[in-house]
Amino acid sequence: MKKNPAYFPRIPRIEYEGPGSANPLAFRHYDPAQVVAGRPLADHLRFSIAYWHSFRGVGSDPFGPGTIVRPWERGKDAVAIALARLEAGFEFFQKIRAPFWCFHDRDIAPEGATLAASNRNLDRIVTHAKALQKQTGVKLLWGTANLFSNPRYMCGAATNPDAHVFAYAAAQVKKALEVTQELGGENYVFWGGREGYETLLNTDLKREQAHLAAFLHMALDHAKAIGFKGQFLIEPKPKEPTKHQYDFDVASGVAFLRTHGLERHFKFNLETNHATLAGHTFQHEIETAAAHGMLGSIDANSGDLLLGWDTDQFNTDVKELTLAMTSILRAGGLGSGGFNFDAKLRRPSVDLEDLFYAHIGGFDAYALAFKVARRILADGKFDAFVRERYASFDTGFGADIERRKIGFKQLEKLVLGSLGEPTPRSGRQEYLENLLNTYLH
Ligand code: XUL
Ligand code: CO
Repeated sequence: MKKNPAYFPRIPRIEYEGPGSANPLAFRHYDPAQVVAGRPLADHLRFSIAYWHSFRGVGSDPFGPGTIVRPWERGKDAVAIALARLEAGFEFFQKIRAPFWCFHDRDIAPEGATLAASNRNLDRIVTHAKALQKQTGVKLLWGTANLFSNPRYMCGAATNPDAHVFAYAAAQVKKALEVTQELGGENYVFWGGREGYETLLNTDLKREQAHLAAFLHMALDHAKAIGFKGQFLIEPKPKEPTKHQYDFDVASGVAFLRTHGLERHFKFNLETNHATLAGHTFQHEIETAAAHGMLGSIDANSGDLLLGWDTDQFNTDVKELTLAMTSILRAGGLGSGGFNFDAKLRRPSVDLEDLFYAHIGGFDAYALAFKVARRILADGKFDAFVRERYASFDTGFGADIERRKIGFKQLEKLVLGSLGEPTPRSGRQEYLENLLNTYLH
């Protein structure tokens, strides 16, 4: 292989040029070096590239094959191609100024005829990835295992009715955890792509959920055994590819984790398009995770509300992201998490430039939302409004309700006595929506 070939020769490192710039290959809002509250913006936002979309996605859909042909995808030796692809990946991470990347085991290295062969392939790629990480300073936000593409997982991995498949998945995750640790991964993600069902006619739902819990306990045991300190994250999604995925949304994920004694060890990796597929807003999922102290990381993308599947688009909706950011910042940020662009190019976006435009748009929208959200929180108008709205619970019988120092009998006495009928108070939704727009325009 050539040493450091330029896989994107026509594209320079993307620089910040400010909101007035007309250069489509420049940032208008994301200045990685800009110091905000004592830290560079890059450290606040912790942007990450999703290897599976940006370096394995070819634009295929159920109606047609791939459209995207990359120049480095040439040759017969799958491992040699994987190594060249990895170099292209790291050139991209650097040029787009992403401090992190994320991968599934099978994205980075080809699956072999046996698990041992797959592990050997993975080891060769990981050795090179480690060297590239060292050379470039790009770090691993999280690793994960692909437990959904291979036909062996057609009826699930940890929830497969065949214990043999469970065992295979366990062996695969064992290796994926070890590899994530080897690369200094700060988190490890479990997305249960096929951990659900197609029909209840052939499914023991309770048993499958117990198996999933056993699997996650085993993963925790192994992480402990090898000294992996990264945060474990569950990524909820309601459906697709299954008709029903067990970790449907944050609320069902919390119930599952609590039921099986896993809640202290997991947080959530929230994906915008998964939230909307579950019938929630992105902000709803963030607030729910934050309410349980389980906000972990973000898979940054968006869906198309006119379509019923996971379109994984780059998100340029600053209003949606501002609302999300206010909730994330109020919750104290993402800790070891970050914003991973789990988003893919549209099928006709076949040029290398498109990969840059897509990420520039996503980074800029998030950076702008971050700045607007900080202004909103600094002004404190929404927080003051909400505080005031609940003020009746701060003192008197309201405070007694929150402290559970009062019961129905005493409350009845109060209402029958001096309290009488409550006075209606406006929720002021339209006023607040207008107030939000003053920050956006
Ligand atoms: C699928 C999805 C996955 C996970 C990692 O919808 O989001 O790529 O992020 O397995
Ligand atoms: Co995702």
